[in-house]
Amino acid sequence: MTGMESLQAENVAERIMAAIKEVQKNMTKLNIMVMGKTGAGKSTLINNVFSRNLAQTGIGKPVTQSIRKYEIEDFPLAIYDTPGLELGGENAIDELLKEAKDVLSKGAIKGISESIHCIWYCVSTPSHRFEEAEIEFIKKFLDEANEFCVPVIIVLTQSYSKKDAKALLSEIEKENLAVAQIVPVLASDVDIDEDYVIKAYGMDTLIDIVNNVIPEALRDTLAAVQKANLKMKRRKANAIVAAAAAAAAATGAIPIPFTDAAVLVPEQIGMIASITGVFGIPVEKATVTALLSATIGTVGTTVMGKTVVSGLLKMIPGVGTIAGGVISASVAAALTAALGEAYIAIMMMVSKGEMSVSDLDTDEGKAKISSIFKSKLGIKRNSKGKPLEEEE
Ligand SMILES: Nc1nc2c(ncn2[C@@H]2O[C@H](COP(=O)(O)OP(=O)(O)OP(=O)(O)O)[C@@H](O)[C@H]2O)c(=O)[nH]1
Ligand SMILES: [Mg+2]
Repeated sequence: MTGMESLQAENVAERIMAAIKEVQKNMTKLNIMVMGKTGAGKSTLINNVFSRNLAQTGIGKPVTQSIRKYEIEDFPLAIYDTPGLELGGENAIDELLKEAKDVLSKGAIKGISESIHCIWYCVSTPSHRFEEAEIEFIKKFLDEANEFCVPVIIVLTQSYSKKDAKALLSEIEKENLAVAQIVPVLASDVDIDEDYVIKAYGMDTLIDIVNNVIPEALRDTLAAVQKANLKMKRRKANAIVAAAAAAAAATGAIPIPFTDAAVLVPEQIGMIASITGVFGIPVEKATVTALLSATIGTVGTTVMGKTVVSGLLKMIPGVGTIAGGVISASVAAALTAALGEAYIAIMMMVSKGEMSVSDLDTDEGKAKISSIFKSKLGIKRNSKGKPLEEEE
């Protein structure tokens, strides 16, 4: 980039960073209560479902005798956990029910950002039996949860034996409990020996179920804070790109010469910020600058915006020259869609651990981004930027 172009990219990167902060600030906090006996696998589940290690932040803040709240600054998630819970004796059970009711009712009074949105009740599959005392407890507990309209999901944890999980599931189903769903999960791999590993499963399904039972206003937060269901992230991100591309087409034509600053209209800035929010990956300004320079910044090599633009446009199917000094609506849509899709592809790679955020800022990282962007530009699209042949 030349001096002037890089200055503009800096400016745009700053606007994107501000938009990212705004997206994060506007996310309503998701509150999940995780219950179940000691050793059931609550902490293991929490740590493998969410993208930040909440347990590492220490022992959590006690909200009652047995309920603790775990949260991380600037991360829109709070987990209410019952570590070390034993369901021994009537007094202990009554006390716990009272405490749970306390937390549920206090939250309900304070409104959506403080109320409990979903409860995961964990039962360990290898324990095989659904004990009488636990059934009694769950029934009383469900009465309370239902009183406050909080959905409960029974999670069959440590379900490395799918056969055992199925048996336990049908045993629990016989109780006709007022729960949203019962779902078997293995939260982390089980190494049997050197060549036999039972792979973790079920957490993506759990997240889909949670998505269905929580209020609409919390769904973006759920997609952002979890790491177990990447398809959900990609679906949300694709919808953001489709909307931004359609908006770019509607806003119409972008004037040339378009340099970095001009091509990044507000729709595109908002799009990058929203996608970042969905993936919940902490990005730095350097990451954003790398994204800009590797896409719209480096395709053309000269100072003139015109050269940049015609270099870009040559890659879009069906586009020849620029008529009248403006880019048509469909070209604006195609550019927006290609930028968004390239960013999603990169965020997916980072989420899968194939790449780290700091890699993006390297020459190799930029080359990768650039090649993805160019391949996305080559896709045939309709006038709203939607690929004619939907990719998987
Ligand atoms: N491999 C594997 N081990 C698990 C899984 N879930 C739990 N464990 C193991 O079971 C033990 C208990 O799990 P925790 O997650 O600590 O259980 P907890 O419900 O948080 O227990 P408390 O905090 O005492 O209430 C640990 O040694 C875990 O490593 C799982 O999905 N896979
Ligand atoms: Mg624990």
